[in-house]
Amino acid sequence: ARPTLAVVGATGAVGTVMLQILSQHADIWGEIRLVASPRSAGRKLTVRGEEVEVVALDEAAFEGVDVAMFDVPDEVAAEWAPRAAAHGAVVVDNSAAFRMDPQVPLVVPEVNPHAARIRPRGIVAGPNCTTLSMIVAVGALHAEFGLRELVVSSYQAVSGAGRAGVETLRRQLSLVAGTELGTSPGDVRRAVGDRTGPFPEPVALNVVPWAGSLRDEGWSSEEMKVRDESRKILGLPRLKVTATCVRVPVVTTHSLTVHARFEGEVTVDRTREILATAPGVVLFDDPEAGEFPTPADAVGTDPTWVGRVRRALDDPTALDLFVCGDNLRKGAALNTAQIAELVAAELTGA
Ligand code: 2RA
Repeated sequence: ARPTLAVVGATGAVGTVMLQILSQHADIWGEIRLVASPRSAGRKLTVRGEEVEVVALDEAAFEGVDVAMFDVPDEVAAEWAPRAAAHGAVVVDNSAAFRMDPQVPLVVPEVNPHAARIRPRGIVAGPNCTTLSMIVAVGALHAEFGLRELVVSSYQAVSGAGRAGVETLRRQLSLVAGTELGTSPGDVRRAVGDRTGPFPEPVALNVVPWAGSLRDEGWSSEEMKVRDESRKILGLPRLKVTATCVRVPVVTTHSLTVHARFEGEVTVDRTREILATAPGVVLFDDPEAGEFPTPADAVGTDPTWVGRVRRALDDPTALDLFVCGDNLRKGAALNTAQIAELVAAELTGA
């Protein structure tokens, strides 16, 4: 029989993209059960061209479920993922609740698919969208060159902060559009008002060097996630990683600059070959023609787009790249769907 899938968090920003992806991918599932908070129960959403009524998150929602995808806040996943696993479902969780649990594999199917098979808690985690936006390309280069160090800066879209992030950017843009603002200190802040949440500063006509919450010694949670998750996915527990995470006025698609240092000398020609053939990566890099990826073009697509491929001028073992990835697709829903499809193939012996 075809496996039963539960989509937990079906009404959220990532859940919406998940339903599109499930409707576009090969139809391997039997029942698809849509699960959300009790206040969304009873709503009807479309998946695979059919209307499905959303059921409330409770124990009964997991009866007979083979695979449960979770796209919910960390605290909801922390409580409900183990309960779903206790009902016999394999949980694919996109929250941060279990990513660093040594008993939970952290999986990117293009990089470490084998890890999904060993899941003592019945839970498989997917990484944060910022890590995901670069790790497929970095993983392909690591497989050939051997990674020693990563220095990255992110340019993160507001939808990484959920629907509230998108609403804040749109509201602020409507207040600054057609004005002369952005020419004197504080003029944008006065125009958009104090309600800048979920961001600490105005994001329209601005960049905000902050994402996540404060951790030790001035680092943000987002920056720590990039470091910890990259190490775990690549199986390099002592990899040197430095990240600076920045929010930019883009709706969807995270970008990063990546400075990657390897075990020996690298060449741009071989790097381009690797990136041009790596699954899940598109090389789009023709500086003479002015061609490189931007979030406005990468949004809504599946791959990790890579451009601006250069060898570091002062270090023949290092590369500099610019990458873009849709934070709601590969950065969240698509990676979760890909893991769930791996698990389904394993369960059905396909
Ligand atoms: C963000 N990476 O962009 C976060 C969401 N998980 O805010």
